[in-house]
Amino acid sequence: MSESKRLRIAVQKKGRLSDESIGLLKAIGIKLQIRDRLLIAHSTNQPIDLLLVRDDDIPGLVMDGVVDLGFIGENELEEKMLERQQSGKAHDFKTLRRLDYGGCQLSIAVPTEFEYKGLESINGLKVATTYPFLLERFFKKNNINAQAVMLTGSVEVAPRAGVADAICDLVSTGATLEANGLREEAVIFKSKAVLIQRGEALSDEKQALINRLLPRVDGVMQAKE
Ligand code: PRT
Ligand code: ZN
Repeated sequence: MSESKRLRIAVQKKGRLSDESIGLLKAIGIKLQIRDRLLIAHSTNQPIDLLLVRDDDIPGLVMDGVVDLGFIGENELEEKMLERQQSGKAHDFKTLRRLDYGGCQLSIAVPTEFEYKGLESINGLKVATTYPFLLERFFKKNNINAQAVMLTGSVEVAPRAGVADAICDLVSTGATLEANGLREEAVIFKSKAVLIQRGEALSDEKQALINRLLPRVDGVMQAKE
């Protein structure tokens, strides 16, 4: 595949990071016409194309150099980085900016009736999660002997369904935990949205364009403070 002369940016198509990421690009002066159901959107005033994809795909697209930049939650980024590192795939990237949205934390939560007396209480438990690599790294660092059970959805119902003893999931307001009779006990990772760039060097033109855009990103973030 030959390298595009246009800067390629991966953005979540539909989800919690979409509106703010696309809004930020528009706020820094990039004109975009985004049509439903299309994978790609071309800017009409800059040599920039957006790739609209699931957030899970964004770290790999950046690390494989398919796109130049990506907007992604640090939780997803770090999980995919660990996964790729362990399977010997390219996992380089540069974080250009930590952004002011997408804030959440990856936490271990237990059923409210569970007697939790500190991290040692997690020993021997089955913990359902969508982030097995981050969770296993936490277990290892803290000498916890527990089992991560991978679930791509409905993690919060796993204990009630008898599939796991506890969960490790993203928390923002805590309402989901409460509604499912769970209590947050240990924060294992704090996350925000970030703007990342592929590890391999870009053409001078592309890098110069990025260097012109970044101060505008800073300006938009400062204006929101
Ligand atoms: O379809 P696609 O794969 O692109 O989207 P997705 O469903 O995987 O992701 P999405 O849009 O839900 O989340 C994208 C990113 O937003 C995450 O990777 C995080 O970086 C960030 N983010 C911020 C969150 C939350 N806050 C959040 N609260 N992602 C998910 N949640 C979920 C959480 O999993 C739980 O189910 O919201 C629920 C908890 O919320 P509270 O407010 O009840 O605590
Ligand atoms: Zn996803």
